[in-house]
Amino acid sequence: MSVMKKLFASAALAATMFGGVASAEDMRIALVVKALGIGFFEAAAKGAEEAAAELGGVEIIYTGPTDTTAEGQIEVINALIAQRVDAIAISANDLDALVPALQKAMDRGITVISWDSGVATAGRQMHLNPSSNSLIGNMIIKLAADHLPDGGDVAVLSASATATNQNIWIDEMNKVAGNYAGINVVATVYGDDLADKSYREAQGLMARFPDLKAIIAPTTVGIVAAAQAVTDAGKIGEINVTGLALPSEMAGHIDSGASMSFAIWNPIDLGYAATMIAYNLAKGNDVAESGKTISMGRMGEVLLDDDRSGAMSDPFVYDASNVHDFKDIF
Ligand code: RAM
Repeated sequence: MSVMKKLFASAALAATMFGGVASAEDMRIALVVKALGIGFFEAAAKGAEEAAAELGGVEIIYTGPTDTTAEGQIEVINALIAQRVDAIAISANDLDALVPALQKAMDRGITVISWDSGVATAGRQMHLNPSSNSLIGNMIIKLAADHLPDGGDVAVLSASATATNQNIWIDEMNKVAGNYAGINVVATVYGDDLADKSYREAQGLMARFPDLKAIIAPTTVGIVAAAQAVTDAGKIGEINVTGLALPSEMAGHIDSGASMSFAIWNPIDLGYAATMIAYNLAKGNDVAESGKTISMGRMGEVLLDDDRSGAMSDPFVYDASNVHDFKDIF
């Protein structure tokens, strides 16, 4: 080997050994959640880390505000722009309020996608829904109706009033509510994905509607709080709590009978898929255009519709027959 070649070889070796951290190969992907401290998002972060390990050279920055507000997320986005991250994958607290901050990020060359809870089309390259919105909307009311053969009053305990995902699911639910004879949706209240506020809102529903037969909470935080409120009120067997939940957080309430069943998609897969999409867009491996597909690694491909959104997979129903098989997973 010539001296030049030897020098070149050792320089290349040194670059691989020591250059890793700052090299152009590296990518920082920020997973921005509605708020910190929510089990659903912590499970999604596990999936993001799994994707990063599979890809190599990817750092995940898991971040979000302390409460589910757009203001808090705008601060987080501005900090990420200052840090010059390569990609932002956000579950949004508001459809429109984040658009200017996210446009600024895109203007600086940052890849921006939303997942779980969407941003308006002007503020992101694409949006990943966990599943079909109409399917989820129908599923949450069907879960309640399945246990109410004689019908009855049901109420919705949602997350924040501006949460894009819950608002769409509730709209979709209301569109098909007429198909469930005798089921009356009497109110929708908001617990902001805070345990204590959700608990008080559930208590308020029980006080306002003495004949209430079910609480539908399409939020993993709200459903646990509602199940606890029903338990504490001595109303197990009278009011069924259902909606969207993590098996790990609801197994005890299935055992007690406070909840007969609930649904969810795999949140680990969702964080994994969002990370894969952000990576493939940032790398230029795929483009976010209507009619095109983007690779989600082991989760397959997502097809983008006219709004450049697509769905990951179908939700799954959990009850006493299977909740214990999943409670240690998510
Ligand atoms: C909470 C959040 C999240 C939603 C789940 C079902 O964790 O509101 O956005 O997808 O519930």
